[in-house]
Amino acid sequence: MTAARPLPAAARALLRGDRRALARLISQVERGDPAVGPVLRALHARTGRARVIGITGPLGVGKSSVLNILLAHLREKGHRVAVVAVDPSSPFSGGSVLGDRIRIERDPADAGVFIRSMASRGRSGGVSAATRETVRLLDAAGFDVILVETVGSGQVDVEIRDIASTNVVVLVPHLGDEVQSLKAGLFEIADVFAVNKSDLPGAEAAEKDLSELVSLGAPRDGWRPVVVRTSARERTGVAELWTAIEAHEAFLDAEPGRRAAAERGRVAKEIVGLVQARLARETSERLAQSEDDARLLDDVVGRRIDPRSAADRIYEDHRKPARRARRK
Ligand SMILES: Nc1nc2c(ncn2[C@@H]2O[C@H](COP(=O)(O)OP(=O)(O)OP(=O)(O)O)[C@@H](O)[C@H]2O)c(=O)[nH]1
Ligand SMILES: [Mg+2]
Repeated sequence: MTAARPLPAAARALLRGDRRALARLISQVERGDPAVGPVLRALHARTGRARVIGITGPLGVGKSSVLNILLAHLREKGHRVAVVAVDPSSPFSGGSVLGDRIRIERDPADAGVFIRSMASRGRSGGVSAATRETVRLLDAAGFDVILVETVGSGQVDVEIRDIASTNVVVLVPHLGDEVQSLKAGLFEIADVFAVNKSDLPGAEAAEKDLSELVSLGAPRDGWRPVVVRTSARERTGVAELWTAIEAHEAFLDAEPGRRAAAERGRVAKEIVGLVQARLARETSERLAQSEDDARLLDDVVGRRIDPRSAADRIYEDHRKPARRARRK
């Protein structure tokens, strides 16, 4: 298929371990630069080795802090670790690093760590498309654990399920009413719960409550979430957290086809998203550029046709030239 094609220069640089090439490619992904397409295509066969771990949860529960101690733990164990922080508060991409919001304690010369933050706003197709492609680049670059932090506040936390193979939901002992409404959604996501800030009072009770809730629920795809207690402040619980994550990863590999089935589901969503984004872009362009389509807008405004029928017409029109081109 594509095997005979030589690797693009940027892909070769990434595989050589060139960090600037990697950073540049991620920026291209963020901008939606089509030039990155051939690179992603060429690298796809070299991905799939990394463990992608999502870390999500409500605002301020200590996700970044937990990530920080996990990163240190994984470096000690010899893993090469990449961090992607999806920052919903920043409309700007590329410039900011995770270090702006939390100090990551690391040696800047350590080639075994790569940290990148991404804005979740301002890209069509949402955060997941850019994050997925970034994760693939990091995977191809040889990082064997990729930690992805997102804030669990609706849209983004659902999308993380479509990116990571294991998802950690971070909670704190007293979240009050907020967590009740969050919980249902977070239960859908969590493979592992980390009750963080366990140096604060109430952590033991919170862990017990959560464990009970988990034991009452039906396992999702055969897995029952594991609950661990962490304190990023006191640096405790991190070994248990990693053990729980590894247990879920081992579960995925315990039965042939289980990991592939999960990935298949994620890939299906990804492809639907990519087709959607492309159709949306092309439709917007047509409405802005084609006189016929502009007239259709006037017809809707003039009540001569309804929006659904107009959409049907554009959709059908849209398919025709493509079909003709393929037949040639
Ligand atoms: N007592 C205590 N405080 C903690 C712990 N972990 C984090 N914190 C504090 O909680 C605050 C938020 O920590 P972050 O790690 O930034 O939390 P976050 O969930 O990443 O925050 P957002 O990304 O803004 O949603 C900081 O002031 C941390 O010092 C912990 O284990 N114990
Ligand atoms: Mg954070």
